[in-house]
Amino acid sequence: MADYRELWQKLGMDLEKHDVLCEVLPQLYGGIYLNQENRPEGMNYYNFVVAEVHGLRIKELDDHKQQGGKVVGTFCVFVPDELILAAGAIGVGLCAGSQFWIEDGEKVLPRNICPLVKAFTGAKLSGTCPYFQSCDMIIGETTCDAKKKAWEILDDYVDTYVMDLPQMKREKDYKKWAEEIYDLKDKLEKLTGNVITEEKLHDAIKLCNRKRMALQRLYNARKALDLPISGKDALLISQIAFYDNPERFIEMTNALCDELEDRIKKGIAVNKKGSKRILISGTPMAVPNWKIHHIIETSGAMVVAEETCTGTRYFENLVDETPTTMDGMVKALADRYLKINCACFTPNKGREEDIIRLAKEYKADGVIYNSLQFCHTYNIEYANVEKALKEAGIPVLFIESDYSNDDVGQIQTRVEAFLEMI
Ligand code: BJ8
Repeated sequence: MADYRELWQKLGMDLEKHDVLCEVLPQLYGGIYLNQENRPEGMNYYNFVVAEVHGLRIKELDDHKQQGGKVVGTFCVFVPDELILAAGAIGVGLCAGSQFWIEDGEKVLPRNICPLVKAFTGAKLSGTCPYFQSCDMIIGETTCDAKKKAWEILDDYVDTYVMDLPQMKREKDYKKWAEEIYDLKDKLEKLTGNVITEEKLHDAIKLCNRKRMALQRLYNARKALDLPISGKDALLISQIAFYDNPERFIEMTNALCDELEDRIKKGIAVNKKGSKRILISGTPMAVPNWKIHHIIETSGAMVVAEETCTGTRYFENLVDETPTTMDGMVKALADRYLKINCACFTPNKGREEDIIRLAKEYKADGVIYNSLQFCHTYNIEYANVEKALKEAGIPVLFIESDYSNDDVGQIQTRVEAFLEMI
């Protein structure tokens, strides 16, 4: 990797601490990813992105800033990327999946909250995440309590704007979300000094839809019985989608999909005949949280899809491209985004239906419901999901975990027992 120390210094990073992080990641990635057999050639691009995760992309963000552009961080798939792009800014997903940041997060947050929130807060406080350091503003949302209150703390460190997400899906909630989208439009225009024109927003809608379609194509390939790609690799691609250059990501992911579709035709598979197919459902898995996938795929089964925000919730449903007026496009955005079935909504029947539909579409033998520790909404919602899955005759295993490795052995034992049972 080229030397980016000067750039990191400019971003106000803690270089010593960051060195420690840089030592951990390649080992972790090598052990989990590079040992896989028969990986598609197209994964080389994503290997490269990971190798350059704190390098090349950060340089691109810096170049953009040098030319007067802004960088905006987000934490939730409800925040419409289209507006950020239409304002001429670059959006980066900042959810954090590493144990490395927990300690710093706990300096300002209670220990008994979700690791995802502790990790992204710790990432900012420790000055070791160059993405966070590059952000001119972050956009939070009123989803769970942990996030909602963390914004108040983060605002001391970086300009934090919060979208008020409704938690029901009535007619008036759709209207309210459209209003929130309008407010965000104003905020982004002020931040960037650029006007979001109808034409720019329409182009951004088309671009984000193309990205969704590339991910849909990737996931479609995973419906094949001879799997052309592992669950771990597909998860990595979804994670990278949150911060890579969208045009490049679309091009590389479609090129990979060409290869995967060719593999399916030729019967080239990464799974052993008869290996169990697992659908993951639950909380998002931010980089570098590959824990559950790794456990499953080293226990002889394969992950075939993720009903998560680093999975289907990110790319299902396109924004309607027909409207071209501002009102029409904002309504189309509100309609598409409010279709996402996050556990912070009540009631949330749609999510039960999604999980059952996905289990069938991907021919899953069972579902592993994975919730981050202390995530009340996903933890509590399990009761209804379990009931619905039982009624549908789909076996399910519940796992609650954090980012540490302390429970890996125990989870492995439970996963193996589950795989024998299904
Ligand atoms: S749409 S899942 S990205 S809120 S941070 S809710 S894990 S306690 S991330 Fe999320 Fe948007 Fe919903 Fe998706 Fe639980 Fe943790 Fe909260 Fe979390």
